[in-house]
Amino acid sequence: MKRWVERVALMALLGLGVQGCAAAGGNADAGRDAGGADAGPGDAGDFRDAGERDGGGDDASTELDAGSDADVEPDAGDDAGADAGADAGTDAGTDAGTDAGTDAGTMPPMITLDGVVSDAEWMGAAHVVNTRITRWGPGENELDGLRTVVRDGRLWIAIEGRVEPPPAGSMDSMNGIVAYLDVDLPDTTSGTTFSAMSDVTGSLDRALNAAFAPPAGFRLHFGFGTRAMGTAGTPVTNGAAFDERVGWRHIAMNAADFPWIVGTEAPMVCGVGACETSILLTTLGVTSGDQLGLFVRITNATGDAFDSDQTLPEDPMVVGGSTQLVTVLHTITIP
Ligand SMILES: [Ca+2]
Ligand SMILES: [Ca+2]
Ligand SMILES: [Ca+2]
Repeated sequence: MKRWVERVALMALLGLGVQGCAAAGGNADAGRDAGGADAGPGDAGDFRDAGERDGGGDDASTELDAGSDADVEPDAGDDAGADAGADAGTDAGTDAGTDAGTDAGTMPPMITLDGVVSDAEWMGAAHVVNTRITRWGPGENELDGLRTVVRDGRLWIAIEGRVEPPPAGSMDSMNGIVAYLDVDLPDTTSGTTFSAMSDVTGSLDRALNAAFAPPAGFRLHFGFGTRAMGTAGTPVTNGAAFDERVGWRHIAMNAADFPWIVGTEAPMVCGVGACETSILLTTLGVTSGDQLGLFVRITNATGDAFDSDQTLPEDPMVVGGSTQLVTVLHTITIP
């Protein structure tokens, strides 16, 4: 098992929950892990991996159970009340996801969110790569490519790369792929800063809560990523529910307890060597002409390791293997 060999001193994270946010929409569908109430200044320096996983897992399991129940009760027509309601909710979610995928076909080729990326599938997308060979070795922790395209009312993103498999007995990798989005460059009046984040509860949340040092004009609105990769034929995904290891977090809405964005609104699918995701432009709160800034990193479970040496876009300021300083953003302009 490989572990991060370098750790920076724990930062005294301030519990300054930033409420202001330019991004509208998505609020109603945003979820929140039950353990979030614990997040705060007093807990900021206390790293409890196992506890975080258990706390958020309960929440995710509840959502998954609801979907599963509906799926195994096709005779909803015979049942009034609760069963019918559950089915309705599931159908709505499934339809939304299917429609989004189908609509993409109006501008071929169609992107299929399955955790497998090809040039043909992502033809026409912006594409940047990281040429720095990961110091971890093949198949471990690496970032290779980033692809983005806006169409059909959604921002589509592919991250080619991976984190190492979870240690025995865990569903979470030691590390996580973390990505951060500013939805209104160059404005700095909305969004939050990395030092203002204080959510330490939840698998991906804890990793996202990392003290990266972005360019001066960057403010955080959304974070997304994963704490686990899939295996062949079995991707890791937030699907129509919540999985605390993977997906989108509306950080600017509550930097102390990141609201989770439901998988039907922002599905994310991680395969063996790539993650694919899309999110509604209305959830991002962006319209034509808006410019977005994005960067991707790898950190550890507690978001305090910056020595992966892997960056997207590739950053020339990886000094001594540290990726904490961010000098290059991938920019996206909404057509
Ligand atoms: Ca795909
Ligand atoms: Ca901004
Ligand atoms: Ca959380």
